[in-house]
Amino acid sequence: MSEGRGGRRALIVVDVQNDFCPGGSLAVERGDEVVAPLNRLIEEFLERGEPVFKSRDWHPARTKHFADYGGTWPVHCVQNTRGAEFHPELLDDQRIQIISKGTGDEDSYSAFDGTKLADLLRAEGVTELFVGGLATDYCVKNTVLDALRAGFKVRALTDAMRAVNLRPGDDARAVEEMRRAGAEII
Ligand code: VGL
Ligand code: ZN
Repeated sequence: MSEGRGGRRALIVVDVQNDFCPGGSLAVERGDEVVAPLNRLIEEFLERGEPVFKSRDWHPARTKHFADYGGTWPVHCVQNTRGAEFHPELLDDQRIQIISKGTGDEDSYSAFDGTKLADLLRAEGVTELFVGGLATDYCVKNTVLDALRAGFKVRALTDAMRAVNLRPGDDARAVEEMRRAGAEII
């Protein structure tokens, strides 16, 4: 099926977890502001019977992803901890499918990296993705770029994402990179 034609749409909610929200160990400034717009979208997609996926950063306690073991980041989103749980106000529903990523030593920023997401989407006849969540400059960006490479049409939801901004302007650069790669920025 060619992209965007006749296929179904899916919503991908990237890593809206406690550790990426204010008070978390890798807090994204105003990260919790993505919850309200994403909840509205989750409801709309579910009402129409369209697939909704939530990805989660799901790290072992020891991984080269963490600064303590040679990586970049403070310890965050360790499997089965409070910090790895989804934000408490993010809508929960049995129809939502959860994609766990980052379970090894790789950085695995993309929700497609080492997961079955692409297969699951294709199996459901999905050709078009709406993507938002945390963080714009890491997991959202890499998920969007991988989705485009995999042939999906992508709409990046700028009101429903926030950035880490290790360097000032990383958010704008990430959005520009997604746009250049073919995402529609909405
Ligand atoms: C993320 C940094 C480290 C993200 C995950 O979800 O954007 N960022 N691990
Ligand atoms: Zn991580």
